[in-house]
Amino acid sequence: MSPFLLTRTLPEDATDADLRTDVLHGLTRTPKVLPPKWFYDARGSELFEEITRLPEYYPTRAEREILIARAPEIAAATRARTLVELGSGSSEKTRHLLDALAPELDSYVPVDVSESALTAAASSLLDERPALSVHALIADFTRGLALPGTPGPRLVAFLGGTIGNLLPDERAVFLKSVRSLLAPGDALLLGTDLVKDEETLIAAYDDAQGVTAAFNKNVLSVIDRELGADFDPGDFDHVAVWDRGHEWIEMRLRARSALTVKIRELDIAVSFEAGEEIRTEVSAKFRREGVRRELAGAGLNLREWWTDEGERFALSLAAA
Ligand code: AVJ
Repeated sequence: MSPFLLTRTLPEDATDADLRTDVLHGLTRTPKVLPPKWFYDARGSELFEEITRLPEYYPTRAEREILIARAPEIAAATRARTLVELGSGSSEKTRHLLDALAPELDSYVPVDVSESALTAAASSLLDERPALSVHALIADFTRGLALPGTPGPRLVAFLGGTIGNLLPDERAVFLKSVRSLLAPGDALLLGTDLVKDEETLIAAYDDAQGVTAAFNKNVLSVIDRELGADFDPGDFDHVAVWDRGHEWIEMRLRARSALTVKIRELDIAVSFEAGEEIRTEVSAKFRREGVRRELAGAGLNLREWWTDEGERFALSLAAA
């Protein structure tokens, strides 16, 4: 049996306390907002996996195309002995990297807030690669990270375009904290979705089958269950908007009529005017120059920029 360690850096009840604070603050301000991380309970994670298979949702396929094409170059450039993956989820695309990095690779450190995703991903990996040490971390990587003392060089991967869910100031803080994890010779592999025509972007966030709408509304079911609220997801419409000034997609939930929701565990009632919206996600789209500048702002140098054939998505390799 190969080594498997699971370390929790989040207290068991952290999720609970964070959800309460986020909902209290987000729904009592104007305009109303909720952070996207609350989409991902078991049902939401399933819906997200379904999104990645939709014809309109190109980012997952585009990033996989780049990973398959470039994994050998990534391995040659980094010679990583430890692969750290932030927001590893199902670790599905990571297999291409793990294959290319073997046999030099010693340790895989998946980091995620979801314990169930980590244990499921780790157990299937361990079966396939008995020589690999897997040290899974249950952690919120936006809050600073302490990594296990596995051998360098390290490659830190942050895939899927999830960095786009952070606002520009949050990205600056996050990239500096990643930079602080890197020693000379270590590298960051960053996935970013790219600016493109509005029609393609909107379709990716408002698909014909309504899977993204269900994913968006799922956050209301999470609040109902966890905080004893009485949201009826049917009272809200899914909205996807392209903000061309900020170059990001916003997902929103729009109240179909004036209504009031009780949130028992917070002891509050939240009123909506007809048409009032909650912003539930920002998903920023990038250009090469912007990525280079943001990396440089955190002390990271862009070394390689790879896109898929359709130039829809990019993988950046950066060094400290
Ligand atoms: C997993 C955060 C990259 O922003 O595209 C998919 C989540 N939201 N459809 C994204 C998402 C709506 C996704 N990320």
